[in-house]
Amino acid sequence: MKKYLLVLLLSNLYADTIIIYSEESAEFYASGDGQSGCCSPGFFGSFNQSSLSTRHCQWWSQYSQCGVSAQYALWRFDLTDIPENSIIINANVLAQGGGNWIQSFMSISDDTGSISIDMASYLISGGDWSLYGQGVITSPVDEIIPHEIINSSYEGGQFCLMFRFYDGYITNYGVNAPRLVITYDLQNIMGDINDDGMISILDIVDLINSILNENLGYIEIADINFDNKIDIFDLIHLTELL
Ligand SMILES: [Ca+2]
Ligand SMILES: [Ca+2]
Repeated sequence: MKKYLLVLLLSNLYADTIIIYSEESAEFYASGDGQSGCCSPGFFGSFNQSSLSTRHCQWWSQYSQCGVSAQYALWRFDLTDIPENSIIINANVLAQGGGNWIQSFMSISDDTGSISIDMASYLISGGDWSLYGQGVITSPVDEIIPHEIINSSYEGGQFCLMFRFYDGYITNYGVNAPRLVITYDLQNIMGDINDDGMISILDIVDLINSILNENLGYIEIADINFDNKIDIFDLIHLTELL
């Protein structure tokens, strides 16, 4: 029990938060004749602009005319700055903007690669997870990303996001631009004495120091052969892990 509490305490101590801004963003809009030219997006524009606008389509079938053509906005975020062997504790999407946000839509996916028609079409159809409805999304946005999606995005290295409002925009520059706030913990790896998520020469140096300097005490993660002592045999094992 005591040991369990200590591990819990340590894992809280080492939890870290990273804020990730988008790697690429764009508007995805409909253009052309007829209902599909009004309501089915097929073109990209406004890449990485300081504000991205979105609106829902209004097709007047009785006149065969387009009142307002559809426009979505999407982003992709590079997750490769999150250290290897992390356990993601929580992740949120933050964003803000203005205009008319009634009947808002938001979707996310773990797609990889640059912004593409496939990526955007998948997000329009709901992606891996979506929100839609009257008043469900308001500015400032602060939505929790479901665990399985942030985990698969972390594995694949990228997270994608889409918004569509009735007629509104998202601020896309500076600290208020769309961003992911991710809290993670580095997994305890046997021999990772400096707790940086990997085994390296730095851990060897730390282990030699603690062997030479006995008053540093017992370090569980350095006791690689599990004999409750930190000594030359752990050093031999650690060298093998390099
Ligand atoms: Ca290390
Ligand atoms: Ca040992």
